[in-house]
Amino acid sequence: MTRDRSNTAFERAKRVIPGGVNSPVRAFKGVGGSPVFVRDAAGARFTDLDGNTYIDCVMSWGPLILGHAHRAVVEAVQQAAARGTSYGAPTEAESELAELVVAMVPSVEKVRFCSSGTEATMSALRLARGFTGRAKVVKFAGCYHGHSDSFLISAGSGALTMGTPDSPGITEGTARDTIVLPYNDLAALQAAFEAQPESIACVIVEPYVGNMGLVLPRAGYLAGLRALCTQFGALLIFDEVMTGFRVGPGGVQEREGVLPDLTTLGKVIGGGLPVGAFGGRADIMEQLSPLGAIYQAGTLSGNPLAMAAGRVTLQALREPGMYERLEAAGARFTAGMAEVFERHGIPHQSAYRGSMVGSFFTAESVVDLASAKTADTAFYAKFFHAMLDRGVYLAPSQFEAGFLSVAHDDPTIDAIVAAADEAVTALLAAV
Ligand code: KE4
Repeated sequence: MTRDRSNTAFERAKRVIPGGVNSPVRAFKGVGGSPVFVRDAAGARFTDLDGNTYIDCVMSWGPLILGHAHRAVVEAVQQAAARGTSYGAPTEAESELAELVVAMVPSVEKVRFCSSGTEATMSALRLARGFTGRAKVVKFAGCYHGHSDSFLISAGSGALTMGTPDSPGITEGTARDTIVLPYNDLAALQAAFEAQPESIACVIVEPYVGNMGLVLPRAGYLAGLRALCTQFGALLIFDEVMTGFRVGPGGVQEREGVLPDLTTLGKVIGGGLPVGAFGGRADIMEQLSPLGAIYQAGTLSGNPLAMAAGRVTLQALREPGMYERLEAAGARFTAGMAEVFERHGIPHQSAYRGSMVGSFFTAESVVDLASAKTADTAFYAKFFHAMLDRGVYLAPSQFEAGFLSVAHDDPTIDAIVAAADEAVTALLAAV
């Protein structure tokens, strides 16, 4: 499998775009080699500039739960574009999508749209600070909430992959207001609250973490976060940018029965177009300008094309059987991969929730950043390339989750598992 055209395209990109990419994790730094440049995509697959086709297990990092170039999504975007691409004035398309979000996400009474997950979490943080009058935010090591200053401290995802979880350019003042604690450790949060009971505006968490790789909450952890935030008057923010509409129609909060005060959303909600959103209790959301004094804005917020893509995506997901199908895909994928790793004696921790999947190459149970870091990232890199050469595109980092779609039918998943068996066999033979 040659990727000469991708390599040439990468050299061209690097001349005018820093690192040749518009988001660092795309650059293959976590696995080595040069990134694949996409020519086009459909369903569960994309084709690169050299004509190689891959089964995609990243799906644009989560948005494409219906698969690439889903007909209804494409038609909705085309029809919206033909009527105009942006107005900077309100449209009913925004209310239609907002009504769907309010109907599907249990804790959301009102929602505001923006254009990325970063904007959503940045805005939710400002809203929490304005509502409580407090300054500090608690986040958890290895969780990633986008790249706004307050969150680039011990961050996951690309920041972790690149080895810059604490980015330069963040002022001491900002860093001072961010308290970083270990995930899955309620005692640490209790101690932080007791040390400064009046200072913490909010606790923001990925309720299922995707940005260390897939790391799940211990039993009672989310309920414990809820209880501590209520006890100390801080807002609980579920960052469901990745898990929203992914692990179930109502996200983790519905699946686990724990309601945050605010929820941030993105990815699936835009069906592949730029959308972020934040929502929650009406008494909090109504503090936002123009009703309240807390300012938040965006030229393309509620963009009609993005609203159309999101509406069609959520409507499709509400069809009977869709989440059962997605859960079955996650289960089949995870069982198949685990069987391969175990048959070949490869230590692994594999998990799924809905169509969000993840494996760590470590014998240790992964419950937080420290244990996630015990994973064999060198083996992951070799496995990534062995799978790429066999036509399967995994996340180009051990510290990311994988995403399947309704287009990943049983034969497609079985083909991924077969490629994994071949890949591991070849890797072990080469040792
Ligand atoms: P964006 O600004 O990238 O739309 O969303 C930021 C964000 C916020 N919260 C969570 C839980 C997220 O997963 C993300 C973004 N996720 C990464 C994937 N790990 C985006 C991929 C990238 O950075 O290129």
